[in-house]
Amino acid sequence: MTTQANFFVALQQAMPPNKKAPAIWADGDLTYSWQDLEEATAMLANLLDDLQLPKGSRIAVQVDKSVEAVMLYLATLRAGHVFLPLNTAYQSGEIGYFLENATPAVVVCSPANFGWVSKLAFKNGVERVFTLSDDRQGTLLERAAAMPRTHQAAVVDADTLAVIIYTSGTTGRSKGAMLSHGNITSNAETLKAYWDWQPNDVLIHALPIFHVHGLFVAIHGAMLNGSPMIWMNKFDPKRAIDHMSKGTVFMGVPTLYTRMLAEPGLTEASTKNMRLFVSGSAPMLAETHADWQAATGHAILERYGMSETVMLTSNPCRPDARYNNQAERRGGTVGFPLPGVTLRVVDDDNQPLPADEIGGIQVKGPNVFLGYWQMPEKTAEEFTSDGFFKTGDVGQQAADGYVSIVGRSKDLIISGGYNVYPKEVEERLDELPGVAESAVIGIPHPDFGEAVVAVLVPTGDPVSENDVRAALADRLARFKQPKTVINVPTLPRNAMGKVQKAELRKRYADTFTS
Ligand code: MLC
Ligand code: AMP
Repeated sequence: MTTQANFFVALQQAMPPNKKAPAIWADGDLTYSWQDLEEATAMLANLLDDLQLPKGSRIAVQVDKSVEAVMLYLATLRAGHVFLPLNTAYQSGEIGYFLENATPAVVVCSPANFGWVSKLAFKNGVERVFTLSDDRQGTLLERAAAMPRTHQAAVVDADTLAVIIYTSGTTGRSKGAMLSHGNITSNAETLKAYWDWQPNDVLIHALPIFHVHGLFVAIHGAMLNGSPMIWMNKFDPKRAIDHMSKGTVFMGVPTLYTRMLAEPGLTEASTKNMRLFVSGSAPMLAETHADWQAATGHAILERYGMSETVMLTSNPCRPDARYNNQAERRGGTVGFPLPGVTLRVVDDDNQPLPADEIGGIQVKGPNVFLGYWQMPEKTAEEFTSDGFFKTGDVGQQAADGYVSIVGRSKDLIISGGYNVYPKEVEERLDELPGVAESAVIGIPHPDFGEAVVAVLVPTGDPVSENDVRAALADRLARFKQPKTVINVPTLPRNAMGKVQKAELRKRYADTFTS
């Protein structure tokens, strides 16, 4: 017999006894109670049941951030289907691939995009396309309104697929990382204990909800603790600081912190109600960590994770008994492997290295994903023979346990917390008339941490940012497009003919900072 391992049930059991209490304070002065969450997720889950979809159907969702979008996520888990969130910046060229690859049974998009999304969906055999806006409009809620307000959660086991998150591939197209109910439950429970969630905690939710940071780490953290959220459909530094008089926990990528640091309203007084600031998804400069502490008196807790593994390491929230009771949140590091996570730093032969030596980071644990959707060979390549997942990050672990990320073996740019794979952008650029070849690199950027720069060899007249923008409009999300295009007569190559990206990064290092 299957033991019920549906993560939705864990969240349901964590709801406070007073169901009338606020669960989410949303934009526009709307308050949702726990009862509202319970009933709305039941109605949406009943709608999914009513569609009589095969077990484990993918529900692909590309909608603007809203509380109802969270309800749809929770309802998908509740009904035992698989949630597939898609970045709202993705264009038709990208969405077409995801729909073809994931073969969802249902697609939910914003009413404004219904025309092109439904066309792509129907072309890919999707039978049902609903709409959902960020102000509670659309056919999804219209259909759900007639559904019963109670629902018995589907019984699933820990290995049942819960969510697919697409991560771009270094070679070829994006890969769908498959996360199970067991993966997300174990990580959420670990973080609840490790970050010392308190009965009076209130989370300020400012991140997008199509990636693991905003969707899992933030929402699961609050809900598994029965804590309410102050909800921001879009991050705004000034409003986020205003919310700190009522909130206690904030989670962000480094760009959110640097933008708030530029606000005169960020002070010890305006943050005195806050208990915890968490940063991750991209490296935080030690300088930003220090500036934040100087401005607010709070040491940001930096942690490290991935779509494939959810959270892997974290600086301590309070003294960590496993590491000599250290409590320091050390800037420039990502802290200790989380309880239950085994982390090793290895050489090129997968042999563990001594403390302080730099090598590839590999991990194992109940949080590590099931594999890439319908890519068994890719999955096999990313695991060692003894079952460790190769993160593609390069780092070191100090003798006292602190892990630092010093680089990446994967060719990846992280811009404002979004991943951009140079290869994908180069392929699109090379298709353009007027471009002979291109090299895409990440250059330090004061706002986004790293920004995408294209160095290209034109066949004739120079190619401008505007040319690229116009040509790639429906093929590539804006955040992946180059912020600057540099025309050169030739690309530097080594003796093997490989483009020397390190040389290019050095040459153009000051593009945004000088
Ligand atoms: C927006 N733009 C970006 C960008 N975000 N360009 C580069 N990098 C980004 N991250 C561009 C838009 O294309 C647009 O360009 C212009 O900026 C304004 O768009 P916007 O939507 O108004 O931007 P803004 O709201 O200011 O967004 C910035 C941001 C956002 C930092 C708030 O990028 C963001 O929310 N980032 C967080 C990403 C995240 O949650 N990552 C977690 C991944 S999970 P133009 O030219 O059209 O004007 C993960 C695992 C882990 O990594 O460990 O957590
Ligand atoms: P994603 O594929 O979007 O899940 O991005 C995961 C990648 O983000 C990791 O492999 C790291 O390269 C990077 N990352 C996440 N957190 C951190 C951090 N705190 N410091 C440095 N890099 C990070």
